[in-house]
Amino acid sequence: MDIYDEIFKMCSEHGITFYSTLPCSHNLKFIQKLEELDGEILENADKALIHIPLVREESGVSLSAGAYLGGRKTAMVIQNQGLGNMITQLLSLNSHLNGSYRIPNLLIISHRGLENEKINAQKPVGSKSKEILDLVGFKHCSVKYISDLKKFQELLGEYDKGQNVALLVEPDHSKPLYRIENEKNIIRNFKGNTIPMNKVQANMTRHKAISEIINQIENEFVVSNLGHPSRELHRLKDRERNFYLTSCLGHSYTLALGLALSTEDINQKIICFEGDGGLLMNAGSLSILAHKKPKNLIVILLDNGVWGSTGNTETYALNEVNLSGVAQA
Ligand SMILES: Cc1ncc(C[n+]2csc(CCOP(=O)(O)OP(=O)(O)O)c2C)c(N)n1
Ligand SMILES: [Mg+2]
Repeated sequence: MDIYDEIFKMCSEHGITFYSTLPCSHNLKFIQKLEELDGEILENADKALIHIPLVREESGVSLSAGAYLGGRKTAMVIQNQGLGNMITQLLSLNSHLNGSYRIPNLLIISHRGLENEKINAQKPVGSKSKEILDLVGFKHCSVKYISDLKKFQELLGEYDKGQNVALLVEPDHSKPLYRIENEKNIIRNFKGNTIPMNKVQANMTRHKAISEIINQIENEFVVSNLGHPSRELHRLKDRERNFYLTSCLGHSYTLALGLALSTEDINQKIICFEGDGGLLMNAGSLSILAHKKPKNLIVILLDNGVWGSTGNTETYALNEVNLSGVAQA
């Protein structure tokens, strides 16, 4: 049994019916299960379960607060990388500080960046996660194995009294990572027919796309999205002029924009590999691109329709949002 199966059982017993999630490679099964149960009324529940796949973690805080106002108990399932981005909303909507709305919330956080973490870029946020939770006034406890979950039961008791609580789930590296197969072709649906590139059938992998492009590159600077895109680029063609993002999801293209606007040689081209998940997470800043229109920047969207690096759960780019339409607009 997966620790998250037990966590879900305990949340259900406490009447939590509203979940918002953003994947980490360690909480994928939980997210998949919530997606399967979306809309179902579970045993002993008076309301149907609602699962909202998020595009950015901070939206989950306000969604949860709204759901609480609508009579729901809420939980967010996220990675600690997203925790930092949520601070203002946690302070204003959830905390018990003067001026806050003091709305109770439960965070179930995949705690990355601990001592045995292989990805160094996880470590800054990893080492500060508990301090962030203290800062925003969330009671928290850490668990790794099912046998540790007694602590969560106590925490849920605090939650019942109106306290904000967070469960930090440490990865069990002895277990292999679960991934969803992602071999299917992606069909882009776009209603309206006014935007070209609709109904494009994709049959190129991200790796192949990076490989084709990098082989045509000469002295361009290349900025790449964290996770597998950066790893693939490094493996395909490591070069002085590559900048590999290893965190800050959604900010490859803004970093590339800053670079493009700042190069002394205006003919120096910058190529940026951004992901569909990343772009959706930070879509608002596309307006800066539209405003600045830097001639020396090319943003290449590696739109595989999934949060690929964390195990291939769908993004809204798969079937709902046509990002070529967004780019056109
Ligand atoms: C703020 C934040 N939330 C979650 C994560 C975990 N995470 C790392 S890579 C990734 C998937 C990125 O998907 P996409 O941008 O589409 O690129 P792909 O891996 O599909 O090429 C996620 C969710 C993170 N690093 N930062
Ligand atoms: Mg993707």
